[in-house]
Amino acid sequence: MAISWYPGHMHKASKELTKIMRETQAVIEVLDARIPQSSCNPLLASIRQELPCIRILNKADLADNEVTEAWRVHFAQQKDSACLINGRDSQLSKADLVNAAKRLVKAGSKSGLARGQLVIEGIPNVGKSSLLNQLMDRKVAKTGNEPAVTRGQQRVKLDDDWYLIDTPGMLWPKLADQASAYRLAATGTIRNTAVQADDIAWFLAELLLANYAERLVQRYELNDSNIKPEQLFTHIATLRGSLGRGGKPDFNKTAEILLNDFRSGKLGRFSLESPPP
Ligand SMILES: Nc1nc2c(ncn2[C@@H]2O[C@H](COP(=O)(O)OP(=O)(O)OP(=O)(O)O)[C@@H](O)[C@H]2O)c(=O)[nH]1
Ligand SMILES: [Mg+2]
Repeated sequence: MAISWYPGHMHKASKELTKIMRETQAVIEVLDARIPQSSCNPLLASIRQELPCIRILNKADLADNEVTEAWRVHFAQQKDSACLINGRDSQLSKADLVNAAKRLVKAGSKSGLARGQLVIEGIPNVGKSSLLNQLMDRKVAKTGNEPAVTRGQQRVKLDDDWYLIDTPGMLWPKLADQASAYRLAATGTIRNTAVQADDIAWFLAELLLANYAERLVQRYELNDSNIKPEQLFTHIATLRGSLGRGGKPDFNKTAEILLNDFRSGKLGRFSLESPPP
């Protein structure tokens, strides 16, 4: 199955983002710590152009700590940028973000002034609006466990010097790298209606069996880690009662179980991509 998802509101969001760049001092790109490469939107680099960038490796509570730290070091070495880690177990504060912005903006400013507007951007469902709420310590933006919850920009006053804008999640028109597209779908970036759950879960099963088989053995009480996706599906279906007609696994229901266990962190912490050596 070829994955492609670029609804009309994302085209509009991209135009609206371009419009506010002239009044923006730094961009905050929220990445998924489990897939920092696949969750990096190539369109955003061309929209942001020379502006400093603070990358946030988000949902770090769902990723492997060591790999996330390696990604942080990798991104921190890039020009005009900073990289911070955020997750349910390592929450950034307003001061952490403001300090990073001040350092970056001051370094690039002729006047030495560091104040203005920061814009949060990133792929759908990566946690942009949740981050805004966390920094403000109150619910100012709507959040939800599905992509395309935020449909318009929202500007809030962060402190006396800084404003912060939340934006709708954006993908790009053609997901040329289909392995990345599958990783985006497995982590919940693409609307369920635009993909087939059993196809995505099959991809995830192959990936987890190859790299994290012991986790699957523990979670699903497998006797053997050396199995194929089909055997894993049959086992999960028997264990969790998602059998269909003739006692065969209901592939859709079983796929949902595997995807939910993975996305919610019930299977443990996973990093699906490592930085280049
Ligand atoms: N485990 C975990 N879940 C998170 C974290 N941050 C956000 N979430 C969850 O991710 C889901 C999406 O969060 P949102 O803040 O709505 O994501 P968004 O990037 O604003 O999404 P769009 O507006 O659709 O682009 C919600 O269910 C959040 O609870 C995190 O650090 N860890
Ligand atoms: Mg949002």
